[in-house]
Amino acid sequence: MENLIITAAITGGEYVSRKDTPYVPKTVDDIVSEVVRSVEMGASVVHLHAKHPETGEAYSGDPNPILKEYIERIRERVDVVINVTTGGGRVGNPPEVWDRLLKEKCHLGEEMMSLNMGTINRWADHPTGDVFLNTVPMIERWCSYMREAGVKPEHEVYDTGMINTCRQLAEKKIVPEPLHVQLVMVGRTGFLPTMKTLIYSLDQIPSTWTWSVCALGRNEIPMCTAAMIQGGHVRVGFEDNIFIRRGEHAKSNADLVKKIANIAKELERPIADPSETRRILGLKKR
Ligand code: KMH
Ligand code: ZN
Repeated sequence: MENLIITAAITGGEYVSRKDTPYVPKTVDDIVSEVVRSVEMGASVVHLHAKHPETGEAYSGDPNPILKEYIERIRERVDVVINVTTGGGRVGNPPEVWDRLLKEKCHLGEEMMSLNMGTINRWADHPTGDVFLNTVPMIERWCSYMREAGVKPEHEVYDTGMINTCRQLAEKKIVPEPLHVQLVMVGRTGFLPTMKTLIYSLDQIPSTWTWSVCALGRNEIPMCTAAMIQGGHVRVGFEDNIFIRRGEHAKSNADLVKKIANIAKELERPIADPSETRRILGLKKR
């Protein structure tokens, strides 16, 4: 079993803001210091969305200048693998604009980008409506932009059909193997966050690929623990969960990283540092 890669989804993403918890970062300074604290606790990857520095909501304009600033400021402080979302920049824009912004986004200095592997009904309210649109042609095109830029996709799968879509990308040689898959166990409109779902899904992921799990709310820590036991990697953080235990807000993403790192220690699964993470995932250091 490889050492454990812990990703911290730092910013609250598209759904979590100060309306939900006073501890979610808002300004660039907040985000950089949350990254540094999370790395100190064992995170070797950080997943980032652009947030409005004054409101703390998901940024509705072009996210790229904000993400670029995060990346430059993080690189000045700490060594960590940076993974940016392909989401964002959609509110009020047509798909041609998403495409242009995404192509530009591949060149901000990150090593990875998350990419939803299909269209899915939203599991929570969102300003772009009920559907998260990611067609196969979009996915194929966006993977080719990443490949040209030397960025590795993190394939976000919300059901087993999306694992098949990953296999097709590999078969068509659009993405070089081994792929890295994230099982996003959102419940509601996607995978149920259960052990049976996880085991069934793992049967469909080629054994040479790497994989990770994230789950929402109180399912985060149990499903990440299940992933760890099965040899996978984990993602925690405010984008997925704001509670450290029932009814008590986590005060930092670092608290959630520390909690999962402690479980890993108890299970005697060593934690990967950023350079080992790059080796495991086949990334080029930026
Ligand atoms: N918010 C997560 C449930 C992405 O940003 O590309 C899924 C996610 C996808 O992180
Ligand atoms: Zn995200």
